[in-house]
Amino acid sequence: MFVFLVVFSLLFAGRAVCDKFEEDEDEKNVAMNYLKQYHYISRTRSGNHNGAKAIENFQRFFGLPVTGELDEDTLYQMKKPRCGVPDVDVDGTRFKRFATLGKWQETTLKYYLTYGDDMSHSDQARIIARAFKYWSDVAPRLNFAKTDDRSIADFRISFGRRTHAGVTGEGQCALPFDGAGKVLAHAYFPSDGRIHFDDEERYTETGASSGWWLWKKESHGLLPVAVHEIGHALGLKHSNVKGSIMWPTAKKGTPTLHQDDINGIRSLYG
Ligand SMILES: [Ca+2]
Ligand SMILES: [Ca+2]
Ligand SMILES: [Zn+2]
Ligand SMILES: [Zn+2]
Repeated sequence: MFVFLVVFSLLFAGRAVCDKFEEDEDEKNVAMNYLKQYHYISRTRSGNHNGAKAIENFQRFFGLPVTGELDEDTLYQMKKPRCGVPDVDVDGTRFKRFATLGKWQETTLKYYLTYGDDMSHSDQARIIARAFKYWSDVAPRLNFAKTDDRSIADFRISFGRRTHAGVTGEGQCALPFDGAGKVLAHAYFPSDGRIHFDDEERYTETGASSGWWLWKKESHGLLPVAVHEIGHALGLKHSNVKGSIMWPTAKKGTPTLHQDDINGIRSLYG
């Protein structure tokens, strides 16, 4: 009996170690894919391809202790729902505070909206108009108006799933969405004008969480996510200033622009 117990517990311990190893490997793969997706591991030959260095750059961007290891804080940060636009330049280098990429020459800009499946069209139109107003309030040269003619629109806003298209006639977007969670939306820098929301997310105006565990019901905030994505469409990149609207992970609640966002938009349209 004793021998049996020893053998049994050895077998059991062996299995547990093995499971733990596989789990760690899975987590490592997920983390490495994340680092590639957001350009911490470079897509160009000259950029960074060192995993530990990519982890360090990620930790620096998000203000975490810089260990170069996939510790708990780092993995936790990587699991948060976020914007699909990369954090760092294509060569894997990091930038400080607000950074910009392109701008519109015109400052009176029109947007065309195709709707998602979560709220009434009038609510969605109101929320998107409210999101644009955040930027024109602090950079008054900017003027935004909704148009029903997509052929004259500067911004084309749409909701889609997986290999989504944009508004009618645009064809497939090069960046597929990933189902509920993870990537919530992405947008293109000027003067492309495309802003895409993942419609497998459930959106409410400012987002909410209720219940817990299996009964947890979560919605993301269309308003804060739209303010962020419009920021990209106007030329702002991600900021590593925590509390800025251009911070990569999603926030719930009524957003407020940070001085960093205001400095960024005024550097382009002030
Ligand atoms: Ca998603
Ligand atoms: Ca939806
Ligand atoms: Zn973003
Ligand atoms: Zn897209």
